[in-house]
Amino acid sequence: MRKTKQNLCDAWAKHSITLFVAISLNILVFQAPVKAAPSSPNIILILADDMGIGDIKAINSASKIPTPNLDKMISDGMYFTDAHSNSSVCTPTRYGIVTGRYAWRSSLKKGVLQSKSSHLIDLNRMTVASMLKQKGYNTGVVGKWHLGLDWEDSNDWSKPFTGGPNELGFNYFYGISASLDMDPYAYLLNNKATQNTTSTIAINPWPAFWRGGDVAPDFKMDEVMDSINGHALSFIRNHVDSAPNQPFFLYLPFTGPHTPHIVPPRFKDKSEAGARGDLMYQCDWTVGNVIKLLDSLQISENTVVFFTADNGAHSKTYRQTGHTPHSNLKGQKADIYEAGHRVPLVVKWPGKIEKGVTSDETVVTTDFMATIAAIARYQLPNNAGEDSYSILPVLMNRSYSKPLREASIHHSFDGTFAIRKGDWKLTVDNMGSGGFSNPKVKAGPGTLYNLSNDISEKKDMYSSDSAKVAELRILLKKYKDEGRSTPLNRNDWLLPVGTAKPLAKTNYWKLKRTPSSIQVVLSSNSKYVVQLLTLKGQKIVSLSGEGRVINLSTQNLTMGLHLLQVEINGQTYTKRVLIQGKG
Ligand SMILES: [Ca+2]
Repeated sequence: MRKTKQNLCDAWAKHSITLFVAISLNILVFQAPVKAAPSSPNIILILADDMGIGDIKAINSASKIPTPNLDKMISDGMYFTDAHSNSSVCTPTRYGIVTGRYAWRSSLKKGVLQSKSSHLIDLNRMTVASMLKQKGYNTGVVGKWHLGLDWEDSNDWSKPFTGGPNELGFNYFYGISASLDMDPYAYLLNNKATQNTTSTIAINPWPAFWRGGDVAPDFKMDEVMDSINGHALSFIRNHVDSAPNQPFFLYLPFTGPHTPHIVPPRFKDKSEAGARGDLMYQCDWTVGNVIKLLDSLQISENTVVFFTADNGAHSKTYRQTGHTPHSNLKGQKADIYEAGHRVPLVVKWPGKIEKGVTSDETVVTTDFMATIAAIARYQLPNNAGEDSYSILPVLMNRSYSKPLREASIHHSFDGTFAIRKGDWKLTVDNMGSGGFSNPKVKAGPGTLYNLSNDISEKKDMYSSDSAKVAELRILLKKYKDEGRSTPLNRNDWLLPVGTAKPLAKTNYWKLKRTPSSIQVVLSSNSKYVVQLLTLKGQKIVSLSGEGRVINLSTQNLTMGLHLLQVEINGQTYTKRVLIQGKG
């Protein structure tokens, strides 16, 4: 029987009456066994397609797209300001997410897979899904695959395929084979199309771009995100109905806001950023549906939700609208520049991860593998997740050697490499974008930027800091040569999963937030000075006095990241906070 909200209310009402009677009569009552939650948490990994950090209103107040659900997820969870996709395009990033290994170590050295490409991930390689299956998880993927399929007959989409999600650890697959602008335009279920393609469609112009190809009668471009939404919710509901004691993993790669930019009529003009903005709005709506379902099934507290993107936005799709999906970052999708690979990352786990906090740790999409292994308490062997660092210590606010990653490698559409270590980013053997921005290729040894004071990559330091260039070149070569960028015999999983340790600096004070205020609660009556500053240190609000509870109204403040400085009895503590004030 489906466990509806009403059933749950009824169950709770009965439970309360039993408890009341037991207490009243002061007798021992043995209650009927209650369905236990799984011992390991459920895990959902939502992946947007072609999205910049500036597409989220809470991160970029100039954004022309309302994103209320992502804004809320950020205020309810942890936001990473320095997260990167392991590539600037689709397929290689997905390879990195599913395997925890840089895709340039595979046979794909540049570009993406096409409609008829065969499977990219070695079928003997451990994936995040096959690993979780060993830990008793029900594993599903709903959405865009784009990691290759071996069609029995690549001229006949009615035939089944192998080498897909089912052979890589996923019990269930519903979605499409590659990008939504590549055929076959047909829904796939496990190893076969649900309907055969019966006609062909011609190439469509931008912004609703798609390539010409074969199409199934039930396949409508503007219905695909809704179909993904429906099947994702059904996967969760069906699982909780049929196996409430078993944990599940849902990998949920959206088809949007990638092309074609086309939405159902009810989403039209919901943004001020054209068709792409409307599609991004629909993606945000879909995130909200997942979160709301978890709440209604009462499994939110036992479910970790990750949200990120596979690469940045394509400039051709937004430049007419005045929208800034990359804020002040240089470049766009496919580039080796920051806009190609710096992506949003939000993690929500109510009661476990502290709410409304941000982390400046550099993290990479390959890190999901080790992080999820650590959450499921699985020790990764040396031949899996070779480029994956567990970010669990950051999520749980436990001690770890900082920085978390020794260094990170970026990779562009044409195979240009960059390496990032601390503040420094070195791009080698190409002084162009390596992607879609001009010039794509510019002969030269490379570029060096200090991102701490030059996030927009304007001042090339290559010729003035040869020591840094040499250090980073050696490290890049080492990572390539050794086949891994993590230490051998990792024991990331040893960290117990529990409630996040309160931030050390908040031992003396805690934050309580509402949409219109921040409340600072001190552990005891103290003399205080509480200040809200911009990230550049400009003072916005300052309050001082003596007491325990300090209320800061944020109603008239600009939305975005700010610094909260709390001085208690002469000691100062600083924390980044996200203000959800006026847009
Ligand atoms: Ca993409």
